[in-house]
Amino acid sequence: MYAQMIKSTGEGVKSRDEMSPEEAAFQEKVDADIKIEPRDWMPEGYRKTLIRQIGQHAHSEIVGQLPEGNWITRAPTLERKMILLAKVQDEAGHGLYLYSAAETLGVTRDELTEALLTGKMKYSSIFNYPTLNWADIGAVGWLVDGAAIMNQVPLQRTSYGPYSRAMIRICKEESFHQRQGYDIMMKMAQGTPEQKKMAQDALNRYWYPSLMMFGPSDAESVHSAQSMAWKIKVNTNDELRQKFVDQTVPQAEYLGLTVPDENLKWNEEKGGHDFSEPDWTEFFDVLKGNGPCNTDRLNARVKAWEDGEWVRDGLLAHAEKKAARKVAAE
Ligand code: FAQ
Repeated sequence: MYAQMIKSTGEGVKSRDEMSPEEAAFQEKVDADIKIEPRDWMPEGYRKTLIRQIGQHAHSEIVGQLPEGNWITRAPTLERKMILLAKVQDEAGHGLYLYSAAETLGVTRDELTEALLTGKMKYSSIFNYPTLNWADIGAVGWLVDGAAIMNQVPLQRTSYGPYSRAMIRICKEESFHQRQGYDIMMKMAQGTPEQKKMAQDALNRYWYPSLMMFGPSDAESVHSAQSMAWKIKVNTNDELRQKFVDQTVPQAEYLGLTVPDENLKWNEEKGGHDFSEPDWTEFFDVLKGNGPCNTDRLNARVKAWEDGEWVRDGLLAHAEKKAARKVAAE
């Protein structure tokens, strides 16, 4: 059943004339910025799109712990270790709020987890890239959390109530994450020539994968038109990518680092930067499972699920025993 629930809708956007009375009433609510709540009537496609997007988002938060978790034991100071530990724990919390939001749509957490572990559901492409050294932890916080916030701030106004409320809390924490990453980059960029070189190398490797986080170009985006009509998405992928570039370029300049794009330049007429597109062939290849770390990431999640089996079994056995006792006492 969940396989159908998470499948992409892929349908065209209906005009008012093509809508049933229920669909038209629903669209009116969305247009008036009235939040949709779990018990409200909603089109099946709206439900499926939300399960897909919120589920993918939740999986990204959970898998997203792995690249940074890899550096907790090797953080250069006690203070950096404490900060990183708190950040990674925050990501776990974000995953849990988002799974809860998805559950309000009629899918269970177990179903979503199974879909992740069997490769039926995606998580963000960015987490299939490795964190090779400490500068990468700075780049992840600065660029990856920076891109995540750029996408998530507008999602606070998404039309589905539980998703919108989860995003409000998540955004507050993401801002701290971005700042801690930038702080690491600042230390490295102002450090020894060797450290500055590491910071530049991390920027070189994380720049284009970060641009990919916003999804394919608007021309290639399958879901944007319908998701924007339903106000699940507030901006298109290209709009957010542009805002991210415009925000990040001055930050790189302040660090004294160079964005690895020869075509990058301010365009006075459009009021934004011109920049090179990421390599979309690489993006779709990573989505197919062929990124540098896809296998490792999925294996780590499968192992965590299998290692936790005894805990789930224990909790279930305890709950069953308690329920049986209650029945016997009645
Ligand atoms: N990676 O038609 P569209 C974080 C797929 S933040 C993988 O444009 P849509 C925080 C897409 O699913 C990262 N797949 O799709 C953190 C669809 O495939 P499908 C997570 C991608 O949904 C920081 C197909 O391509 N944030 O984790 C990606 O309208 C640091 C066609 O694309 C969110 O999930 C991608 N980058 O727009 C944690 C935000 N892009 O499903 C730890 C919420 C696209 O038909 C450490 N999500 N695809 O098979 C969204 O805003 C949207 O889902 C987009 C994609 C914008 C990501």
